[in-house]
Amino acid sequence: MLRPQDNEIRDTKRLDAIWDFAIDANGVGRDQGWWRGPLPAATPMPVPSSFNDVPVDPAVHDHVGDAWYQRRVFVPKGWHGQRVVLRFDAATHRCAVYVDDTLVVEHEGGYTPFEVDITPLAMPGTALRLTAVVNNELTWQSLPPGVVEAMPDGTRRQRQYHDFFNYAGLHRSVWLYATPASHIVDVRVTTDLDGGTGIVRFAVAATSPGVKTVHVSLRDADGKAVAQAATAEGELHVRKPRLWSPGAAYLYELLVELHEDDQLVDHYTLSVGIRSVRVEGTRFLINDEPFYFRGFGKHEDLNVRGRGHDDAAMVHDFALLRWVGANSFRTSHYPYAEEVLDLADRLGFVVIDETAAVGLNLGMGGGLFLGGRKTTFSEETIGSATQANHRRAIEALIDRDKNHPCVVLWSLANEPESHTPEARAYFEPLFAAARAADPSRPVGFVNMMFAQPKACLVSDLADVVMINRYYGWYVEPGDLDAAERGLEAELLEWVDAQGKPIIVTEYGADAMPGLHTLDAVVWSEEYQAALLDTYHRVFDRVDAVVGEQVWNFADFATGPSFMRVDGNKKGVFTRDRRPKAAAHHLRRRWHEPS
Ligand code: GCB
Repeated sequence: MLRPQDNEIRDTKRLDAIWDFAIDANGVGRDQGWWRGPLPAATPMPVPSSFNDVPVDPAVHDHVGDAWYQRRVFVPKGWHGQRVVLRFDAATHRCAVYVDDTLVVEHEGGYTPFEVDITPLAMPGTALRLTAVVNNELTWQSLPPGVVEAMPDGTRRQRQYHDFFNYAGLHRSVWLYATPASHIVDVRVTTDLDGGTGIVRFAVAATSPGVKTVHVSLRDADGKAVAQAATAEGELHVRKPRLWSPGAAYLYELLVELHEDDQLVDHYTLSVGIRSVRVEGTRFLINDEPFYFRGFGKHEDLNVRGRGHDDAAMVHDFALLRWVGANSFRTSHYPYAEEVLDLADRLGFVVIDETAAVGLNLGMGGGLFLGGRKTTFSEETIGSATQANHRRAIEALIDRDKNHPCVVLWSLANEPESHTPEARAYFEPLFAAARAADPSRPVGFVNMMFAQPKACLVSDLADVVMINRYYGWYVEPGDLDAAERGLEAELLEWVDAQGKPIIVTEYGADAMPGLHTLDAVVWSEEYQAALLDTYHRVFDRVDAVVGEQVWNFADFATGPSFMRVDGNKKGVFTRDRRPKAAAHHLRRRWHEPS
């Protein structure tokens, strides 16, 4: 799905503002038709933002169910004869949208965009009432999964299987935009290298009732055309291209024009980074050179805004990533805002792009969070409906992010159960779906410690082994010698079992900022730094390790737990982005990579 764009033909109107907002505590809004008029007892709510932390109200913070957003939107006078589209960049976790009295679209999945053509309802020069009802319930079918429990007092409580707060709302921008009726629907670009030549494969989808032709032209950063074609699908060859490389991004622009009966009717411009990605033995190659991932698993998580996108915070996070010497991050545990990927493209950061499939592992969470174990993969729990949803989520992620040079690897899930035949049956078709949707990038998933190298029945489907490990924290806390031995032994087993590159996508320890101890006691800043050092010694001894991504970039909000002190404190930065001792430690290692 193309992002909205302004140019001499297309026009956008961002609907970010203070909207009217009402939680639907008794779940009556849909029956009562709240979209038909002003919301009852509406309060102000910024878009984009999570709604949870904005008012000072536990009923909103912990709300489970529907939350209603509404605003008036003026359709610009100049949009006569245009196709008018309404787009939500993200509504978490599902949403139904009304234009005046008409239901125009429903969408499942909290982190990918959806849009709808509302031309017949959007008369230029008039106002419309836009209402969106967002629902935050996690179920066995949703990603991530969860269970809503009824409490004795009649209230409902959300149970979940993942370690981050269930923020919800309109997390990203909402747009109204106009295109001509005949328009460019999609552009897909993949790139490769052939000796000294850059290959840019493109496919343009367009609708037009007349005789249509598509022209594409690739411009360098100075605007000079370096290759062109007059077909909707084909290959451009660039001799001696400037490559998009980690830390040295270079972007071309693909100018796509749609002509109908020899008239230019639509135009779209896409940034293109020419680069190749390949796995060879135990190496991860970008532009045919071994790449070593240094970085973090992150979260979209800030005070007040929750998971709401914020440009200033995003640009600052990239500055911190650069300061600390990171070259990559994983979008743990859901697709991030498209602005984040745009900036990663521009700044040369490498991204592991993950779906929202986190917590598909009831062996762990069921026992801990729900007072009893449940079978992970079954028709009563995570079954065929979840799998169908998961497949759609993979396809939606790839559809959205396919053109970003920064994305080098798809992560289909974080820490699912992966040691049972049911897990294999669940994942096999999902790997096939990901490969069918994008044959150009490696695919993997993030393994959890319960599925050790010889027990894991899913890793052989992946191109890369990604593992999260907590030796010295959840396993043998406080004993870094045992951690060092355990980690090294396991990594060598992975090399034997799979012979693939290994990225350690999570390792780390909670540290309470300001807690200092002489002898590196757990929860101190010293222990967090010492644990990272221990892991790094091991990584440097195991050749197949091609990446280290610390958990986490910054402290983040979670649900209540006896293991969490006002959230997860494994950040090397605090939630307000101050460095802990570990950040300085990492900076020394990553600025002088061996
Ligand atoms: C994990 C999860 C991550 C948690 C982390 C922790 O393995 O992937 O979501 O936050 O451990 O800190 O426990």
